[in-house]
Amino acid sequence: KFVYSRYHTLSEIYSFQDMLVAENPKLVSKIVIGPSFEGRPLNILKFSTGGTNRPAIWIDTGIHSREWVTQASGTWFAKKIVTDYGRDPSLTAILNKMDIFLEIVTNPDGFAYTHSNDRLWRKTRKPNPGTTCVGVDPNRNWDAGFGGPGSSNDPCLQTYRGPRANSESEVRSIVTFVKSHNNFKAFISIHSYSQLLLYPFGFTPMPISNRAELNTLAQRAVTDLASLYGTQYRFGSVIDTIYQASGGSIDWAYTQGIRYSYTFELRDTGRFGFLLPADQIIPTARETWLALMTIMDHTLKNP
Ligand code: 0X9
Ligand code: ZN
Repeated sequence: KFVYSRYHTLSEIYSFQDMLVAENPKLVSKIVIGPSFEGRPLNILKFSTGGTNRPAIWIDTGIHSREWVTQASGTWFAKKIVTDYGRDPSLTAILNKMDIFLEIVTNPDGFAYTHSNDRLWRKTRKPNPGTTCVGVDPNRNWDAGFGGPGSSNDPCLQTYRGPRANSESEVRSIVTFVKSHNNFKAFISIHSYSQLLLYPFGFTPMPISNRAELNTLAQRAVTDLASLYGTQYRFGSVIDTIYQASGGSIDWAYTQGIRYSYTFELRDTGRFGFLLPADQIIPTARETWLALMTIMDHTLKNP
């Protein structure tokens, strides 16, 4: 059986996904949206109680491979959804009207590399011509202010944007899937660390049209998150709260008309950073789930 209080390898998470589908075939299915650069499957879990092309919520974890508490929290969220459906009235109401799509290992090549070679690998694993430096930052590769400030054209840097928008299969596969689905209402991308809840934009100081709504919702979400263990989050737009960053996923999602777009930065604030001790996985996932439920519930009620 799967131990949520430990970090797992890629093959263990792949097995977990297949097990969850096998045990809950009426609620969960697996969709392979593409291959990674190195040929690994890009798996998403679809949680659905029926219908066709229902309004949907996107959640991704692990697009930056070293942010291990995010993939670990993603597995916990998956289990939480199958446990709570039919028991928790709020989640049940959400799943009776909407589908949830969860990509737990959004950068599998990078994740495998954090286990085999370099625990702090962030980027994809695609070689870059003319240099020995490998990989593209998959959160600078989206077609939203691509190439702008807060992204680098130097393949040796951690924020290398890649040769063009969507050059990375890991990004392009999501773009193709989300566009063809065409009914996503929320897009939530989960990173670590810093304890932040952020909304667009990162590439421009221009305020989004529903800024007041997303700000108030973020305030509520971080209050709910803190209610469990007192973990304090700051919130605001990416550019106002952390730094200017161009080519990020939530900026792209927002420009596609997905009006509830957020990035989380999970625990901690730097004591352990990316090397968050495994005994914090379940508390981190549990508190984050409260904030996710707040956002998903608002999305359900404000179609
Ligand atoms: O810089 C990033 O990509 C994220 N921080 S991290 O330390 N996890 O790398 C922040 C992402 C902010 N969102 C957008 N730029 N859209
Ligand atoms: Zn990140």
